[in-house]
Amino acid sequence: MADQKYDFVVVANRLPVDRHRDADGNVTWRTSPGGLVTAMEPVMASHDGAWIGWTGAPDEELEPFDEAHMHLVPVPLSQQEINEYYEGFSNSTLWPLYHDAVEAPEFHREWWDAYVQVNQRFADRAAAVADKHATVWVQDYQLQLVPAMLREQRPDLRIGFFLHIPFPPVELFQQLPWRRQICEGLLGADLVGFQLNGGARNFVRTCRVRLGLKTHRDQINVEDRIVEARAYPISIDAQGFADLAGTEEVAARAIEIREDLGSPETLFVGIDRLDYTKGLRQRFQAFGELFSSGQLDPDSTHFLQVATPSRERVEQYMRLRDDIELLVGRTNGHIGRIGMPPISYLHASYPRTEMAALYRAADIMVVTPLRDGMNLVAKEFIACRDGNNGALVLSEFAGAAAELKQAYMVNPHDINGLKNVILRTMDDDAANRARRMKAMRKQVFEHDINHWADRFLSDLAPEED
Ligand code: GDG
Repeated sequence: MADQKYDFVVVANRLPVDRHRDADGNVTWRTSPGGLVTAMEPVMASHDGAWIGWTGAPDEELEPFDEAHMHLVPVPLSQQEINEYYEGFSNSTLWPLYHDAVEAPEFHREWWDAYVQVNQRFADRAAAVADKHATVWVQDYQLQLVPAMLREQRPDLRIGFFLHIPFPPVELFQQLPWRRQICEGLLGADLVGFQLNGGARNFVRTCRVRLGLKTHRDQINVEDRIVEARAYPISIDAQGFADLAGTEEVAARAIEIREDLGSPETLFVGIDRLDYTKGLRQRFQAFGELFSSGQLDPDSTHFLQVATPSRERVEQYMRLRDDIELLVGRTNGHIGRIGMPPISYLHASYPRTEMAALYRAADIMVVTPLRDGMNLVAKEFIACRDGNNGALVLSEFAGAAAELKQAYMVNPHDINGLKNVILRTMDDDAANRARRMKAMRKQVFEHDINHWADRFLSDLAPEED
């Protein structure tokens, strides 16, 4: 199987499966939940494609294997590479830098060396499994050097790249000591996709200003090639979510959740990875003040936050968790009564059915990132609201704000503004909310994940002679 070649190859940091071990110690793999996997499944099946990625465990050499109709090609990472390439350069340098430096990015030369080394390994693996003239689609910020490394070995390939997070303005990006190498890495692709037009423009401008390349609109001249940089706003399997939310099991669970919370008149819900880009400090600050001042009545209102554990070995994430837990504890300690804390905070991750039940149970979904490439939670909530009821409070700094214009928009840095919008959303009349929700549902259902993948792949496909 190691010699098998594929005409469609996805390259991502992680494989789309998670390992499960039963009581007898037998290992099975299950597809990991997530938009990318759902989007790619039909594409992979129709192209008989391969997916190259890391299994998530250190120091593990596995042969390629088949799972969920996909050919999976594992790439090993040592513990040191996980520390330096993944937690270091990817998550402590690039992640904060690309999110407006809301936390200070760290620059370490040994992290960069590990990033180069691991990107080369992914590129080598892709070069080995891609058939002649195959299409290779590289995903996200962990693998920005792969397109050029791959083209070097395999100029016959069609290479696409999609960045799931924002691409920052040149004024910020130029802090990166390896800015030229990153741009040159991306320019190995034929098509570089971004969530928003702004990201695509930032990249084109960086190539012009910092690399001195000739550009015209969304095109960049690289020697004898033209690289295109365009926006492809990612989305969700809207119908899949709607179907799940419409099941009796989920409907019953949504009712149960509300009852367990004391049947509040208004239930606010937030669901995020516990990440400093998600604006959780600001959100808890706003709710804390609203409950403390009595503007939100704890007898009739409740705020439920699910914070999914994430990157727990990275220092800023440990600090964030402490800060959030302090804020929650302070508000609940101050305002709560026995059996009635105004805020429920769950540091846990749940199956998709529970997520759908939470989206259904919410009256108002609160999504307040300081910067976010897209934010799928906002779209998933909308897909689950078939009664056109429910409202979305959405940060202007989420990519989703460009499409979900009828959300109640907030600037999460402005705590008073955030508090006002929370109150205004709660008081808005049902007809207004329904009109807004209807328009947003139309947008999400017409621009689902298949639309995203089809658009990208048809733009990437070589032109017919
Ligand atoms: C990056 C970009 C961009 C969360 N908790 C659980 C769970 N989730 C699922 C959600 C949603 C996904 O994880 C989170 O996606 P987001 O888009 O909200 O945020 P990031 O993780 O930061 O994603 C982002 C995205 O890539 C795609 O391009 O939109 O801007 O930062 O699907 O439902 N799923 C389950 N249990 C949980 O506890 N099953």
